[in-house]
Amino acid sequence: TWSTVPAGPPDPILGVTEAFKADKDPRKINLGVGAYRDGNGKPYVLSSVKSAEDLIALENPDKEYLPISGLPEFTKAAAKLAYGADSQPLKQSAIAVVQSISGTGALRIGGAFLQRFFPHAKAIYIPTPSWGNHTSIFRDSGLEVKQYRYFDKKTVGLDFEGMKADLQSMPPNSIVLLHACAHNPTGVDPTPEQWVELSSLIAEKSLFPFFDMAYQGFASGSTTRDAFALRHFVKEGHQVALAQSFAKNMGLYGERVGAFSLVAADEEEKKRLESQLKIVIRPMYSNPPLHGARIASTILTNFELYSEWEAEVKGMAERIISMRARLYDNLVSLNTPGEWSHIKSQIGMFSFTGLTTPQTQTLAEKAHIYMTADGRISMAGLNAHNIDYFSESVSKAVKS
Ligand code: PLP
Ligand code: TYF
Repeated sequence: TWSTVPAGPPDPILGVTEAFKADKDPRKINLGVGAYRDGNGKPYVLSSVKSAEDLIALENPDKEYLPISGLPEFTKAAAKLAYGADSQPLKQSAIAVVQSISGTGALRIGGAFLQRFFPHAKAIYIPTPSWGNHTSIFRDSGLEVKQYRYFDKKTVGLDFEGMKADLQSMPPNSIVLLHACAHNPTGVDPTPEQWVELSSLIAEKSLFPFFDMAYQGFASGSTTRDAFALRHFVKEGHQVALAQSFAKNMGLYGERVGAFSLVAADEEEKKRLESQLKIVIRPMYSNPPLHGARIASTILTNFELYSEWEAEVKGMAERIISMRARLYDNLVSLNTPGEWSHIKSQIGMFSFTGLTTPQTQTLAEKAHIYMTADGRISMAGLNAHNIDYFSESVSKAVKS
């Protein structure tokens, strides 16, 4: 029956972990997948998460199905975190929100909804480069996926002129996917001033902004600052779509906690949108998982846990920033050819090092250091124990 089904390629990101696991060298380092590691290279369960789980256990809650749209306390709190308590559409009860299977699921609900109801254009534009899964998610949602210029290899920064030119030439009603903060894989974000310009241009050209916010709090250490772009667009009247993930900022990777939302014109429109989002979700998985949403809503609605969580997010962001500084200093003091200041200026979980695919292969073979073939490293995989070995190995690979 299946003789014509060809073997597919491994996932370009998760495949890196496979190669890492197979390597038995004690010096090995995995900088592939974007998952936070503590100063000892270990997965980190936030203490705010542990406290929330303790509180939940005390209540001894049942395990009944959630509604199709998820845990109401959670979706309410998630929207408040993203849009801000003083958001006009939030206050007017004009934001449709549903719980999702983390950020991936939120993007997929959005893709399916837009494919069904966004009447004009069926194309979604994603930045070049973007998170690899974006192409697959939107293609499998039945949308045509196109690209806009984003990263400038020469400056290792934002190609702002190229991006604006591409937005200018998109057909009206095209969907534009924007990374809300901490762009994956490049770590390069527009400045607040550039976001303001982008918001005006996107309005002028009648484009539809779809924000992917997988790293709120991780970029700057402040959930408010990281929501600047989203909140500015909403303030300017854009009726955005938003995919939120709590995988990184709460360390809830495997719990699959996220939300998808749409800003509606008013409460009546919101109700119509929510009814259709439920119709999108029901045949996919009926209703979302419970435990992670309970954890997130407990943290977001409890004053003490919220403060503790904010401090922990900041702590994760700061550890990453300190590793950036140390990596930069090491590469410079080892006289590594090239300009490395982008390591310090890039934002969020990743650094787009500029290492070439052959150099990444050399690093895997000779130094047992694993990263994606595009030269992206997860900064969280670096720590005081391995950063010198990593810097020396990179320096050698660049010189050879
Ligand atoms: N969007 C971006 C840009 C990401 O980097 C990620 C995770 O790496 C996600 C979405 C979604 O991840 P998850 O489904 O684990 O929330
Ligand atoms: O490192 C990245 O860019 C992501 C991480 O189910 C990831 O691909 C891994 C597994 C998953 C979602 C995201």
